[in-house]
Amino acid sequence: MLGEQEIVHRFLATNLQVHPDVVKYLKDQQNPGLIDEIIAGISAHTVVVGPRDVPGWKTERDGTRFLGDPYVEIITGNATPNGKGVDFTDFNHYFRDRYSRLSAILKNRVSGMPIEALTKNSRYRQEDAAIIGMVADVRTTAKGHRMATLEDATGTINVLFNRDREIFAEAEKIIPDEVIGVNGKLSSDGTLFFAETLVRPDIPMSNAPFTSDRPGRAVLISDVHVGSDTFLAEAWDRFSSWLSTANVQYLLIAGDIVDGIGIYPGQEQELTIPNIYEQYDTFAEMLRRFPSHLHIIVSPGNHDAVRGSEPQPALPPAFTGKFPDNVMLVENPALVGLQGVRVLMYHGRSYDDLISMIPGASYTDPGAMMEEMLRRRHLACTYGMRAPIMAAKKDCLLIDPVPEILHTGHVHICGIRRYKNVLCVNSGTWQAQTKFQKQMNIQPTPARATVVDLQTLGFEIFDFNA
Ligand code: D5M
Ligand code: FE
Ligand code: ZN
Repeated sequence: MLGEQEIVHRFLATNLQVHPDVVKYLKDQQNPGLIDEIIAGISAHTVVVGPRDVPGWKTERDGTRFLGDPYVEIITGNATPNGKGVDFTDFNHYFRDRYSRLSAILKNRVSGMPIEALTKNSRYRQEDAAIIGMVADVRTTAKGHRMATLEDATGTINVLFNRDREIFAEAEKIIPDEVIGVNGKLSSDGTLFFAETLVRPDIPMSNAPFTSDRPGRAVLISDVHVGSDTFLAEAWDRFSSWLSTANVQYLLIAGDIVDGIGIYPGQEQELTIPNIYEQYDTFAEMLRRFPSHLHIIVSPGNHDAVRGSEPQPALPPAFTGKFPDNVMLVENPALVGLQGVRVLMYHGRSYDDLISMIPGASYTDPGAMMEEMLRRRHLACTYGMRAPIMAAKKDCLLIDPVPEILHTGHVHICGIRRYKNVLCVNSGTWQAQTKFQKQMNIQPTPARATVVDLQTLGFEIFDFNA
């Protein structure tokens, strides 16, 4: 029988302290090998072994018990630090990682064969076949069909989506760098693939979201834009007073914390706080007025003072020195567990790209764009447009695992949708319409807070504008 004392001593013997939750967990598990595994995997900087150092800890959420009260888990931690350059080979790794993970998801529903095997062997001509590829290029032909060049590790092939077929509407939404599966037939000369179906990685039909077994409520907001002359201070004060007595344990803020400096030409004329440090200090003051028991989770956006390319690192200490202790700084995107309920926070820079590429898309319906992200299992799949992406060994913008909640911002328009049991929330903004948005004809829906119940995944929108 592995007792508490023995567990503590085994860690102390290697100069490690251990969190009481981990001791409890290891005692329940009764698996001495797990202790060795934890010690072997621990980083050199670790002083206290916490839940995150325990392999398989997150499987706890599928069990009955959850340790700690309340319990916040930061599941992501992948963004390379600010300033790290991109190695040419990172592009290869990056897209290979994306292809292998998304094609693995697709393999359940498409029995794709390698493109080279399909095209080199004449026996597949005019036969039913399937492929899984990344979209290298997509265009409309002179006759109005849709043609996509699909690529896998072995080769490329042009795939034709006939405009008279039912799948054409979906084919019109194909965008560069997404990974899709197609069933169809190869032409008699082996150079063209006629698509009959189009399959996206998507969320499984059987997706059953996890819900907390005890009470918990989270407030979702984004795009505070502190320092801007259109920041709605009075509405924020009403929100702040409401929060002081509200029954909520978590506050999630999905980027554009401050308005920043030098983000667009002439911004200095629209700033009430022209100093970036003072913008964050003012935000720190605002957070200090909130109840100290609240767990506040902050991820950055394109107006914040970190590298713009995604994944963006968490806000660095130079700007957050005055933040209260109940704030956790996470990356963009970040996967956060609240009592086991997984929230994928993503600021949403890719909205600008999706809206420009997907027919019928508009800023007024962010729910539709979050659905498009989930169907592609990717937050920002097209490389080289407005959303800057940092290539790395791993594609951190993939949506895997499937979260219970997708929380975005950026468009400044509140919108909620449930897609295959994933609750999609765009939390709006705390900034009134700017000159730029007026030119773009974007009507923001400011000063709203979305509250999600972690036991039911039901939600309620509170409006602080009036
Ligand atoms: O984005 C605020 C709003 O402005 C949001 O609705 C997106 C829109 N926006 C931002 N940048 C662009 C570009 N380049 N083109 C079109 N629309 C854009 P924020 O990140 O707060 O400035
Ligand atoms: Fe914003
Ligand atoms: Zn933004």
